[in-house]
Amino acid sequence: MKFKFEDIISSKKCSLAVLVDPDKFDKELIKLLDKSKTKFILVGGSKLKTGNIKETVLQIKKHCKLPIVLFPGDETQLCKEADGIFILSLLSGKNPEYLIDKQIRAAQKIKQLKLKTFPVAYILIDGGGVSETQKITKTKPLKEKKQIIDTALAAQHLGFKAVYLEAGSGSKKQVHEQIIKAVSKSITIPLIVGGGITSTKGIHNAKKSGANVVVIGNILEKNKKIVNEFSKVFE
Ligand code: 1GP
Repeated sequence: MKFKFEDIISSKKCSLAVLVDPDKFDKELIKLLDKSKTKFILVGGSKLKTGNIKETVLQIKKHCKLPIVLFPGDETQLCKEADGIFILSLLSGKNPEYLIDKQIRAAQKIKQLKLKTFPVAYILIDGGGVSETQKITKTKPLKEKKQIIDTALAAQHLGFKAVYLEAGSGSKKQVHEQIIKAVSKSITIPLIVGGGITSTKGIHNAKKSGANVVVIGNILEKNKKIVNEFSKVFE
């Protein structure tokens, strides 16, 4: 069956997505995800050390039937074996490299690999520390509510298919519920929220505030079985 983004990302319901870092691949986690309420798996990392995207996607496919969407940290993190790709543009920063330059460098390769594309406005929100994304992209996160809302709305006007509010992987604080509520009320395209979500309460909080996709990553590297607890929020 042909993969459709609409089946996993909709502005009407809330789904759980898990980010798998190829540097920290864990077969047992993938098997657990297959039986959980996880709707899709994101694969990527801001900077890969030992991990390989293609190898990771193939390994996931061996143990799990969930759709795999590339979440590339840069233009080298591409492979045809994935079901689709988030084309991210970091709208919170004013660094042309992450706004459009990397996307230009990857354009022909994405076409050649026949990857199904889903343009996502990536908005880095202050998570109470200096995130890896912030360091690598040399951009500042957004803090002010109005600026965050207006950036998300501009993304919708520009034709992005979703907005991703990112507190930064492993951040101390997740995106505040007031920010999620305000953005969710202002836009009609799906809202993805991730970064620093480590508890059932945190997931519940993002979901009830209007997130259409809640992304978790780091916490499962420490405690993979907690995905069964998290799944209950999506029953
Ligand atoms: C990062 O939003 C994701 O892009 C996941 O963040 O690893 O903190 O869960 P965590």
